[in-house]
Amino acid sequence: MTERCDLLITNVHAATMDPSIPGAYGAVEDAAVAVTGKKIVWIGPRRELPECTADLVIDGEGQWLTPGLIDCHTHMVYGGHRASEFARRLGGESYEEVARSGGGILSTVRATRAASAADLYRSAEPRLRALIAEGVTTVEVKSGYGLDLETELKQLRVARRLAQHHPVNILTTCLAAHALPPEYDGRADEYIDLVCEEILPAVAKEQLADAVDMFCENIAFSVEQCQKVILAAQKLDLPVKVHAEQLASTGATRMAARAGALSVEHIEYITDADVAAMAESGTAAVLLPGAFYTLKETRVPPIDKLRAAGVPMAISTDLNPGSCPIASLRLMMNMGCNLFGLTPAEALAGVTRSAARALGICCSRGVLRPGLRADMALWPMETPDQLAYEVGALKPAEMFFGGRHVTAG
Ligand code: DI6
Ligand code: FE
Repeated sequence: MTERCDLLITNVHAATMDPSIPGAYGAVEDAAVAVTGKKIVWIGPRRELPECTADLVIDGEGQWLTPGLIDCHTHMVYGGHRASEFARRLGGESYEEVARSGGGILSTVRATRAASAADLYRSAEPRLRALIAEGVTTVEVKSGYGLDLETELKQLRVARRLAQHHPVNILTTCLAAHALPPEYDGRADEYIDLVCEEILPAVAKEQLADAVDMFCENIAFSVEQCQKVILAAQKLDLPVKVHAEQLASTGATRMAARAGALSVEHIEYITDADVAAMAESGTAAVLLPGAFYTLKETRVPPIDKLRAAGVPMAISTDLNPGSCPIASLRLMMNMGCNLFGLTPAEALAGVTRSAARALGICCSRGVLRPGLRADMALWPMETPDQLAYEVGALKPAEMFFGGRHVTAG
């Protein structure tokens, strides 16, 4: 490291989440971190810090520094809300019944098509701010409430614009294959052709998506249809993610793993063969306990098997107006432990290192290590176990975004 740096943080404990450092959190107690430009240039025990000067020195007062949190699966840009469906589901109707009667995703499609880009921006901003206020520095945002070219582009542009005005990295994912739009009723294959031949190429041309996702489920698209979307994405050099096996076992996970997908998401109904396929292809699991909770699901993803197979397990909000209108990644960490049986350290890995894996950005984010982006949060806590345990009051004392000291929230 050079003897001059831009930012030096001393007197902190670092939960680096670096798997090469022993212990659940890759912890370095009484640490120092040096940052130059947007990157970490040195991290280690304070007593080993080389002689150096810094433009800004921050005394961490014995608090814990973690990587900035990563919410790797959201649908947070949408029009309207679905409070009335919440009431219907409380009255006994299922998510699938509501969807099949024209509600569900399609009701949000109507509201999103009708909304202006400015409306979408205004309604998404408080959701994004809520995430940032609890330590999030990277968010993935999916389209999928447009289901036509114009509205898919509108959603993705709004997501990109949100990133320009907030201290957060936003990765965008085109989820045009989310549901069948009403104008294609009975013509799902034709809609898939539209997605592959028009929507994805146009999105790629404007560089509006970092990845492509699809909803492979009995109430959405078949494995064969999703296979076509994957091929179209690969032709455009875009990585793939798949909403798979949330409601039933379909074979979507194996298909995704075979195609080298970055991640499969939900996966409550995966089988042993699916877990083996994920381990072989390096496909990450994205666990969405907030959707499980909201839909009162009872089938838990096979955490023990994923753990035993060494599959990276990310946790995310799934923030969306139907199955998880909850803008709290910290609550998801808590649910990941209480509902799915993760350990607190796995929960933190799920919103840092493993979430970076699920987004294909683990070479730049998700761990505190020299060479990676200095996206970090400093927490007033005695042990990182508190992050999964406490909900509501524990907020970052300081946040750093690309080396810049920013205010949380
Ligand atoms: N799975 C989900 O959890 C969201 N989309 C999807 O494919 C839910 C979307 C919604 O209900 O609006
Ligand atoms: Fe989702």
